[in-house]
Amino acid sequence: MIVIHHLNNSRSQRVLWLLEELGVPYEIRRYERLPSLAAPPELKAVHPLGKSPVLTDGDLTLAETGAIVAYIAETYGGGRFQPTPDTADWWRMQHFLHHAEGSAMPPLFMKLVFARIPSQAPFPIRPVAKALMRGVDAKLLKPRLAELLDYWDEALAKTGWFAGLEPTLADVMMSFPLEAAGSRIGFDGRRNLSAFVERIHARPAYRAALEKGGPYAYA
Ligand SMILES: N[C@@H](CCC(=O)N[C@@H](CS)C(=O)NCC(=O)O)C(=O)O
Repeated sequence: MIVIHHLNNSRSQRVLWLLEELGVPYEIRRYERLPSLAAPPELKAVHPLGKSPVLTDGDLTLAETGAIVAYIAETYGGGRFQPTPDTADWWRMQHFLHHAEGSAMPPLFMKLVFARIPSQAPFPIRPVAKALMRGVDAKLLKPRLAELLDYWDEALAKTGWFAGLEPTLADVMMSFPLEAAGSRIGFDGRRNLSAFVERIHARPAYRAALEKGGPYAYA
């Protein structure tokens, strides 16, 4: 039986969504974020990095969402949620599988961390910290994030999905960056992005995953 080590309000939610779409049985082991938002130390007993999600299945312990969704689809998916191997859509799916965590999430994570720095700085230097963060945001993060939003908007323009005519692992992986972007910076009128988020949130499997996963701030 697959076990998903699941942290509340986290990118682990998309693994539950995939499992629901595929109708694969699984068990959830829940972990609650600490007040600092870090994962609790118990997760380190499951995987040395102590991040979520982690999948365990028999002797296998697997971290990294991209590897986890690929494992689930390959082992239990029977070809579902993947385009035909070696086609252009299949490679497009591979691109977004890596893009989601490799290129999309880092600036979104930076946005979250930088936004918190001023309030956590010692009181006397708060104005300086605020000014510094505003500069970093304007010069570095804003343009980089706008470029990413445009790229995703264009990628969704043809079919509404990231890799072909049907939802695939690309959409599962990209769901979290889009949800996080929607809540942290907004889509600024990019209709394909809001339509994508609405479309996935309306899927019965997504709703079922939400019910099982517990608190999730992005849906
Ligand atoms: N690239 C990893 C990122 C894992 C990760 O950072 N997970 C977050 C949840 S959104 C986490 O565990 N955060 C708590 C912490 O860093 O202590 C993946 O996709 O699995």
